[in-house]
Amino acid sequence: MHYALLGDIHSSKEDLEKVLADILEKCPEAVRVGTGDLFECIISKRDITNQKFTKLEEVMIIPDGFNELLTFISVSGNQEDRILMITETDDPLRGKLGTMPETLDISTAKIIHGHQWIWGGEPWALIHAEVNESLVFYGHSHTSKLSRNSVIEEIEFGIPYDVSGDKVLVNVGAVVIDREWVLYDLQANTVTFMKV
Ligand SMILES: [Mn+2]
Repeated sequence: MHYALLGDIHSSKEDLEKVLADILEKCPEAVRVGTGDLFECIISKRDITNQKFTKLEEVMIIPDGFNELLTFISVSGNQEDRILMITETDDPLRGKLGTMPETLDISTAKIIHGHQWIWGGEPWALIHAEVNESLVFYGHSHTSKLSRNSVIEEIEFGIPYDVSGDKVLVNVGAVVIDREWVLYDLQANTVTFMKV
């Protein structure tokens, strides 16, 4: 069994189409799972007030035909959290965003967007991840990355890496601009970082 992890799409329909086509070509049977930030919220964090928007179009980018591509389950990201926080409407899309879980368990792995963890520094990066389990897939920083017990390992695209062991974290990179995703092979217990 295979999983295709993808996220940080940020409403980029063109990049998502390219990544979905790549998944279909490389591993058509892979179950696709999202790591959050499927949408782009156009209201920045510092511009948030108590005002509630009643139209989703005022706070987020929704390209024509984009929602139809989102046929896979996904955890929520900070973009979805913000969209929910600043809107008040019975638009079914808002309802759908509200059902996206914060974490997901797939077979032998956990999925979380990662904005819940501690980030910072220069360059901005993950400082501390509150996780006890292994393997964990996340996103948020738009950087494909593999770490084992907090030690970052060099990765190359297209090469399978063993993910057995303690505290293995896999950042699946971003669909937007970078067109990156990760193939998780359950039987071989490997992940392969992909870039279109
Ligand atoms: Mn994010």
